[in-house]
Order: sequence, then structure tokens, then C-alpha cells
Amino acid sequence: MSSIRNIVILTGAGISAESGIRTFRASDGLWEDHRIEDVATPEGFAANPDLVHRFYDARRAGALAARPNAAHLALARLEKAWQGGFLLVTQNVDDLHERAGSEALIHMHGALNSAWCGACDARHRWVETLIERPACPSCGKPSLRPDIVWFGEMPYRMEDIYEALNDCDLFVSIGTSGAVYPAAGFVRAAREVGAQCLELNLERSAGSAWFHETRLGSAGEVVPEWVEEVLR
Ligand code: BV8
Repeated sequence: MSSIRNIVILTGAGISAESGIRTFRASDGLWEDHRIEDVATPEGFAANPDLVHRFYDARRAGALAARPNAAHLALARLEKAWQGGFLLVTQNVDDLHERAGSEALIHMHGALNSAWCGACDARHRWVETLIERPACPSCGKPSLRPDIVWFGEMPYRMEDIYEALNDCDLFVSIGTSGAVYPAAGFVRAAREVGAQCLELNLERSAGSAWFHETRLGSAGEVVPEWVEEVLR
């Protein structure tokens, strides 16, 4: 690992699975109960806001009740011990990385514990429900929506992410199926700048062929093992 200076890590729903948070595309996945179009698009929200609020209110409560697992904790340990550049980009909307101690963290698909006002554009930390259309703390209007990047919406902080990818020597993808863009394309950007690319996942992802190495297993086991190896 001597030639490695800057690390970029991408995580997906698989890293939170062992914390009891459902993934999207497994057999018991979230998308089994709901059509993506109905609950994770602006059109779906406009058509049936109650359905969408119920979907995110339930996930917000579930995420707050969950605990970080060994994989989240290992990544926080790596960040503190690492001397070079470090960025953790997550597609997840739970706050388990923060609660494990991660700080150099970007939630590119938004966060369940944030509400975004459609009237005044303010964002507020939010841990309750939104179904009752509570007043926005800034403007008082009942216009709060989940601060989540839906399909067709631009993920957050893409410039910061591509800047980090352009400088990285090691790109590690953990617990993601590689089904959703632009996140699924990050490994290609990393390869283009000559970074070492490692995938840690329960099964091969759609983008597996782009990685130099894939280690199969559950994040709670494979991630701490890998972190110990890097820090040795
Ligand atoms: C954009 C918030 C452009 C919601 C999410 C064709 C038609 C229409 C659109 C498109 C298209 N082609 C591309 C697009 C764009 C679209 C897209 O990619 N669609 C896909 C479905 C084809 N992307 C977008 O719309 C994005 N925006 O492109 O904007 C633009 C340009 C200019 C101006 C404006 C806009 C926005 C994408 C973000 C959508 N929002 N999340 C919510 O969370 O409720 S995406 C959603 O999927 C989640 O964020 C999730 O993180 C993400 C990816 O899923 P994964 O995290 O990978 O989870 P998954 O269940 O799929 O996989 C879990 C993996 O873990 C599995 O591999 C499993 O094996 C593994 N695993 C399970 N257990 C464990 C484990 N691994 C280890 N240990 C375990 N224990």
C-alpha cells in the first residue's frame, strides 16, 4: 500500500444490511414493495405525496433505530488513522457512517435526517415524520419534502466527488449493486486516472469487470479485514 496516498470509498445499501436496514434490489428488497417510479421520483411525489411521505417516514424511523455495524466502524477507524487523502462517498441515506465516526463524508443521494423546503429552499435536520405536513422552521409553509435525491434529480456535490476521484490512487466500492448512475460510473473515472480499484461485496456487482480485485463476503467481515490490512 506504499504507493497509495489518496483513497476514495463508495458505499451502498449493502454496508447497512447487517444493521437491519433493507437494501433495494435483493429478494426482500425495498423495490419489491414499491415501484421506484411511485416513491423515488419527483413525479411520484407530486402524484401521491402521502405515499412517498409514508415510505420515507418509515425508513427514517428504521434508520434512527439501527446501529452502525463493524464495517461502518472500520471505515471510521481507517479515516482517523490514514495520513493521506480520504473521502467516503455514500449512496445511503441513513446516518450510520456519521454515527460510526466518519467525518470526510458525502451523502450523494441525500439523507433521511434532513428535510428540504419546496417553498424557501431551506434544509433542516429532521428526525420526525413529514406526513402531517409540518411547518418549515424557516418560512412556516407546509412544504417540506424528504431531502433525498430521487431518480432524474442531480446527486449532491458531484464536483467534489469527481475532484477526489481524479486525485485518487485507490478506489474501493462497498455494498453496492452498481445499478445506479452516476455512482456506478465512479470506478471508470478512477481507472482512467490509474487508481487501484477494489470491490468488497456480497456478490459480484454489475460493474465488477472494472475492478482489479473483488472480494466476496459480508461487509461486517470483509471490510474490517481489509482495513486491518491497509493499516498494517
Ligand atoms: C441523474 C435515493 C441526471 C432514493 C437513489 C435510464 C432511464 C432513466 C434514468 C436513467 C437511465 N439510465 C440512467 C439513468 C439515471 C438514473 C439511473 O441510474 N437509473 C438506473 C435505475 C438505470 N440515475 C438518476 O436518475 C440519478 N440522477 O442521473 O441525474 C441529471 C443530469 C442533469 C440534471 C439533472 C439530473 C439519481 C440517482 C439517485 C436515485 N436515488 N436513492 C432512496 O434511497 O430512497 S438511488 C438508490 O439506489 C439508493 O440511493 C441506493 O443507494 C442506490 C443504489 O443501490 P445500492 O446502494 O447499490 O443497493 P442495492 O440494493 O441495489 O445493492 C445492494 C448491494 O449490496 C448488492 O450488490 C448486494 O449484493 C450487496 N449486499 C447485500 N448485503 C450485503 C451486501 N454487501 C456486503 N455485505 C452485505 N451484508
